[in-house]
Amino acid sequence: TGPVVCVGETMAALAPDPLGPLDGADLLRVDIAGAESNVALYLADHGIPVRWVSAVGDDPFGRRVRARVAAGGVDVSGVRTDPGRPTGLLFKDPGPHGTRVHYRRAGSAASALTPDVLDGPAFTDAALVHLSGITPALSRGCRGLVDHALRPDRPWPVSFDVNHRPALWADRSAADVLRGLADRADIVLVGLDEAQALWGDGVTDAERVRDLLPGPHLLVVKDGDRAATAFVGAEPHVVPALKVRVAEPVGAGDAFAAGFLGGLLRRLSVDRALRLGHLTAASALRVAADHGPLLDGACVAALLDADEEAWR
Ligand code: KDG
Repeated sequence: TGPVVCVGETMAALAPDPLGPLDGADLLRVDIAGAESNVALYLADHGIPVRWVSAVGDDPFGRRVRARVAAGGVDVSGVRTDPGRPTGLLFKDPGPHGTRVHYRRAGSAASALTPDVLDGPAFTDAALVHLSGITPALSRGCRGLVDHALRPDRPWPVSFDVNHRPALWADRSAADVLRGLADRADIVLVGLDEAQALWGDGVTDAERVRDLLPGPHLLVVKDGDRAATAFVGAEPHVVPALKVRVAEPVGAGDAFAAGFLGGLLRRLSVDRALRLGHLTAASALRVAADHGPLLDGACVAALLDADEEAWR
């Protein structure tokens, strides 16, 4: 089978080292940040063939982003270099109440992507196209790209992580756009908290999210460090999350998505795919960067096979 094709912007990320508020930082560590390339990197870690499609500027950050994703075992042959626009930047601002991010990405190379990328050779053998709700917030062209990837006669299945980023657009405009796009995907991942922020206080549990998104064959509602619920049709599968010491949470959602999708592609049951999602998320939670080494393979295998009690 062909690769998973992940499409979306990746930025150079600058984070205080040691972690702490940005306004007091003397040193910034350079890394990369992009939800879809995070998914790609974790899929590669799981041994799934994967390609990342995007655009970067013809600048040092763009070269770094491309090289870093390639070094993770991801096919970057579909990444364009835009000579006229810069690579986007993200600054992490960790504080006592979580990590805030500051973007410098307006007018970036990736924000100039348009639906025509989908006609390129990178998509001809796609086993799955992975998209997120970040992309439609970047520009009209990017929104058109996601819309076109989700057209009814598409030749590929689509997974869509809602990934609402309030810093990019107002909740009100995001709500309708993201619901409309998500409902047309085959597999959707969404956090209960983000569903609530987008679609109202009435969205108190996973069932309410399913009511709002009846379209996807598979819908996963993640309830933070408590549990994730996957609906296959109307049938819910609930798997509790692992208890882990959190170094920095950014990237955990992407890791979860990669573990879950990788599990499905390896033909695990939905319950085990959810477990692999949690285990991969735990790998991201333990490190300050978005992408960290997977938990020890033997430990993952044991936890995948563990009985229900070990997962409570
Ligand atoms: O999911 C993690 C991402 O949010 C981070 O890597 C940056 O893609 C990013 C974004 O647009 O916020």
